[in-house]
Amino acid sequence: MTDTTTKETTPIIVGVVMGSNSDWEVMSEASKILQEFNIGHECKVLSAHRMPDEMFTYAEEARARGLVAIIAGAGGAAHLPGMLAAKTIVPVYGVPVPSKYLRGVDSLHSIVQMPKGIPVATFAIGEAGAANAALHVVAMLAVNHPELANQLVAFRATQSEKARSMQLN
Ligand code: RP5
Repeated sequence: MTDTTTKETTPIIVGVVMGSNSDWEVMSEASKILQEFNIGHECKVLSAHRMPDEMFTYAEEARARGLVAIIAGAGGAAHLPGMLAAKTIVPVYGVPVPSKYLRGVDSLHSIVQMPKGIPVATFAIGEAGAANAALHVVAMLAVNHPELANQLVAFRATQSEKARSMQLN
């Protein structure tokens, strides 16, 4: 999973990071969306508690490396998104990963209750949150990239069409 990218020629502009490889099942949903929109990204384990020095280095180098967004997922005492946000002005999108005992409510509360002044845009618990974080990054990039905007409009239209054709048996 480490250093997963879209295409080698596509510049990496989004970081998808997570506290453990056990988060990958959820966080891969973000990567799938970024791949679908051909947005260069990397996927890495970056644990706030188990790799604090690497986490700070990643945040400190993010801007200079050209990252425009960091999607960070973690479960339980989910400090990764908030601590990244504390160390960089690159926008951080937090994804609460479901946890074993509290089912991700702990993760959600850990990520969403940031102190005033250090924002983390926090998404839903689990796969929907991971996918939506990536879609939000796409939407932000689409503001200045008309082709991406058209692709996003088409993505929405496909979803609508699927919903319209749903059958109840
Ligand atoms: C968090 O602890 C990770 O983000 C993960 O959601 C959770 C459990 O990690 P493992 O014990 O599965 O490595 O740091």
